[in-house]
Amino acid sequence: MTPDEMFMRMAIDVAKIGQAQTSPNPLVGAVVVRDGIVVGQGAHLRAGGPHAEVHALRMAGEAAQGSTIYVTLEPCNHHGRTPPCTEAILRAGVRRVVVASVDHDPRTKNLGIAHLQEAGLDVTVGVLAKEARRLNRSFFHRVDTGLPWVVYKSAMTLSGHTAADSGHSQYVTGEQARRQVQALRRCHPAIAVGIDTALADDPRLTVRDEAGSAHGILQPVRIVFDSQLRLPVGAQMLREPGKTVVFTTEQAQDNAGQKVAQLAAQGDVEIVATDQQDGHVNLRQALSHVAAAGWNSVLLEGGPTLAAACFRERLVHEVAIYVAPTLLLSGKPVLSGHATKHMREAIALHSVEVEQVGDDWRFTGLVDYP
Ligand code: AOF
Ligand code: ZN
Repeated sequence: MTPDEMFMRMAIDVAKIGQAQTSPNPLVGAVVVRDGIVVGQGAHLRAGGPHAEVHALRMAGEAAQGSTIYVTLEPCNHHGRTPPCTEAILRAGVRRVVVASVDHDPRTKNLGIAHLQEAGLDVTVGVLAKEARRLNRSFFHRVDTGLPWVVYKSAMTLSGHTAADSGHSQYVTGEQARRQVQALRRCHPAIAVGIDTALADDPRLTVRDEAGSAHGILQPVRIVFDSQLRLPVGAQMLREPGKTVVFTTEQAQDNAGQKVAQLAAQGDVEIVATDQQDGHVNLRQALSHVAAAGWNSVLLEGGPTLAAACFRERLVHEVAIYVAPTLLLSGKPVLSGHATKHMREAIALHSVEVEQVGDDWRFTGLVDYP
């Protein structure tokens, strides 16, 4: 590991402090080094707050003169909610800037680097670039496509079932896997389910502490895809801290004025109508709304028809599937609703990783559509 890589590794670790709370902004970490000593460090913690470089330079103070700053993302060159970091870097007297990945925000893309170079600073780009791109996969995806990065998560038996025929599903996987799912929820600004899951399980869709309380913890936005607006006014999730967004169709919204008003009266609930697509919510439209609202990623937790529809529309990018070493002789399948004919239709995963979690196994991978 070179010294540049060592300090960039620190900057990436610092960036992770902002996990799940910077959306729509990226995760960014900065480390200021003078004569081989770290004199400042900072992370971007929330949109609207100071950028990572600003925190790190403030900490470094006078020591920033003649220093090298390591930043996981190209310093911004635009006036957003905060002034440009390129100016802060120049003002502080930094001599060298090491950047891991270029910003994809068109207001800055390559312009931050160019500005620093033109000002005479020594700029190195691409140190630990792969890791930095991975760190902000969801932010880059949202900026590039106008859609959120979608991670499909499920838990099933080795026979491919998520519940018994009766719908009984507690629990498919062991305690350790369930705890990991809580941690996974914490990594995403939004969690989504279909209405059938909302009706069958009445889930809370929250991040909870060991005692089961969701209070005092930043909650992901809860998203329910509910074409016919069937979500009961008494649904548990509506009592939990945090916001719920219900996507429905324009037709259902027009036919159910009273239900709309009742749901909206439950607190932090937003009802958003999309065009109808085969009688259902237009998923792409709904997800572009999610991106526009500033949520970089969505954890899609099922059920089987919603998930299959999202895959069919090529809206899912990553999977995290927990498999228990059990067999159900019959039960609810993990994916359903879209007939297939040929193995050619199989959706392959790449960059697959398999890890044992308690007695269960976790498969993660990126989606490769045929
Ligand atoms: C940096 N350092 O720590 C972050 C950057 O609205 P603003 O002012 O927060 O600007 C948001 C944009 O700034 C965001 O889209 C991305 O391009 C960049 N984020 N840049 O130099 C940081 N968070
Ligand atoms: Zn900035």
